Amino acid sequence: MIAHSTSESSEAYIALGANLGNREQTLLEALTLLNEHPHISVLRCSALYETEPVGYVDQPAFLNMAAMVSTNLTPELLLAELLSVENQLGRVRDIRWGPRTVDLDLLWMHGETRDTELLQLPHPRMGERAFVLVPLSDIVPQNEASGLHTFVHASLSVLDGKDGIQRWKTCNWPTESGRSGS
Ligand code: PH2
Ligand code: MG
Ligand code: MG
Repeated sequence: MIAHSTSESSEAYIALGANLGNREQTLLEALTLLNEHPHISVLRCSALYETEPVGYVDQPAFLNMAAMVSTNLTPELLLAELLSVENQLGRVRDIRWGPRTVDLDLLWMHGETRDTELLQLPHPRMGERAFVLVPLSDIVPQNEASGLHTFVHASLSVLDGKDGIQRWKTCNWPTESGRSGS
C-alpha cells in the first residue's frame, strides 16, 4: 500500500515566482489554493520581492516570495499539488527558465531528502539563488533545529546578485498567532 499521508505534520518551504499577468494576485491565489487543500496549511509567508530575471534574462521582472506550510502529505504528493495549482492558474511550460504566470518550487521539507528524477530535496539550486534565499530568510525561524537557518544565512553571505532583489510589498497572509484556530 502507498502511504498518502501520515498522522504527523511536517513543515515544508516553498518558493513562489511570477512574471506574467497580475503577478501579486496570482501569487496570493496560489497560496489560497494551497491552503484550501485539506492536508496543507500555509503558516507563514515572506514579503514580496521584485527581482531581476536570472538565467534567461530577456523577460519581465519577477515577483518572488517564500512560504512555510504544514502538511501530512508525502513530498511527492505535495509536489503534485504544487503542479496542480500551477496548472489551475494557467501555467504553460514553454522555455526552460522562461516567463511564467506562476512557478511553485518545493525547496525543503523537514526530515526528507530525495534524489529521484521526479524530485530532489533539498532543492539542488536553492543555495545559489538570491531570489529564493532572500525571501526564505524572512520566514525560517532562528531556532529551526535542522540547520536550515544556518544554511540560508551562510549561503546569502557569500552570494552575488542580492542587488537584483528589491523588497516590494509586505504579504498580509494571516500569521500563525493571528489565526482563530477554527
Ligand atoms: N525562476 C527561474 C529562472 N529565473 N529569475 C527570478 N528573478 N525569479 C525566478 O523565480 C526565476 C528566475 C526558473 O524557475
Ligand atoms: Mg523555479
Ligand atoms: Mg518550478
